[in-house]
Amino acid sequence: MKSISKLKIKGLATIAGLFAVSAGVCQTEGNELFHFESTGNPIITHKYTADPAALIHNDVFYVYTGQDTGDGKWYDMPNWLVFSSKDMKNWTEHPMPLKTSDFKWAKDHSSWASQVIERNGKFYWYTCSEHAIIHGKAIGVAVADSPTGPFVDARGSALVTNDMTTKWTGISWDDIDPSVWIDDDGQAYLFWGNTQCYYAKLKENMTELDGPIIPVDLPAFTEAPWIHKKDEWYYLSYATGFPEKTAYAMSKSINGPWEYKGILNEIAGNSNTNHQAIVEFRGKWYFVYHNGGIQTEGGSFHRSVCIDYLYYNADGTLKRVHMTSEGVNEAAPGFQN
Ligand code: FUB
Repeated sequence: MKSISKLKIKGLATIAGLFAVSAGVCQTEGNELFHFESTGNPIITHKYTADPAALIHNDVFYVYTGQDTGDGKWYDMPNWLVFSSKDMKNWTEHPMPLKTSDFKWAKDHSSWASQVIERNGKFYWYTCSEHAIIHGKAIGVAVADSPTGPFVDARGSALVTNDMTTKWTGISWDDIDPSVWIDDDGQAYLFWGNTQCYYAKLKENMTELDGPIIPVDLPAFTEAPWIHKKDEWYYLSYATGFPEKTAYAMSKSINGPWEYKGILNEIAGNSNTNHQAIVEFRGKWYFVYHNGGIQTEGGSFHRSVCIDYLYYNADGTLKRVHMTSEGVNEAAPGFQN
């Protein structure tokens, strides 16, 4: 764990922050901000964080995660978290923005992977959890006026439930890992899946599907789809195999067809899952993921978010990610707080 002396702690967060480092509990359950400095990977070491999604808004880099708690034997994830940075070195953890229990239809402690996107000044957080009534996992959406919340359930019901996809898979956990994309013409799309990748259009209100669910043909798809675009290319990265690596495919259209391009990231240390987000920030591309790298109790159910650079080849294909201990620790030149 990162030493307490490296943490910048303000005001009332001091006592709670010290407690959090030693006990691994949430120190931001109140309204305090928690400031810390990242010196490499994992970037967050005062609690376990998993399934990162990234959002750039008003020149700020936001990372949204689930929180791994419990004894490290299974996914015990009561809530989601949000962190922000202007320089990729100094980070702020904001008050806890969303919990599984904020979705009345969801079973508690099932805050699986998610993504936040902005539309018309509102922030939509697509999440997945175990449904309390309809058998299986389900996708929900919460909404807020700010990227740091507070978020509330935007529908009062799940957006996607397991019964909507049983014709493609017999498993009850295929409706997980939502990823959202708003295309250049304003049409929004929801991608998700486990074993089978799916996508569907979203209505302008971002809280309803706007058409059929369509399977996406990808080799060895496990889970964790993420869409990004550079120049004329769309990229669909995803977790493949198990333990998971990250693979990717490219297309000239958000509707595919997707051409498989190979492995993007190898197995991330000490974690059988590998969940990525890819964003551009101030002219550089970042690969955000998790590993099980915190000693001594890190692992597949005690994960930690890391960030490394992503580079492109001249033909638009992606160079394999080089996972590092140093990370993107470069606040000095080029960055202004
Ligand atoms: O964190 C729970 C699940 O593990 C996520 O939904 C998957 O992407 C995998 O990381």
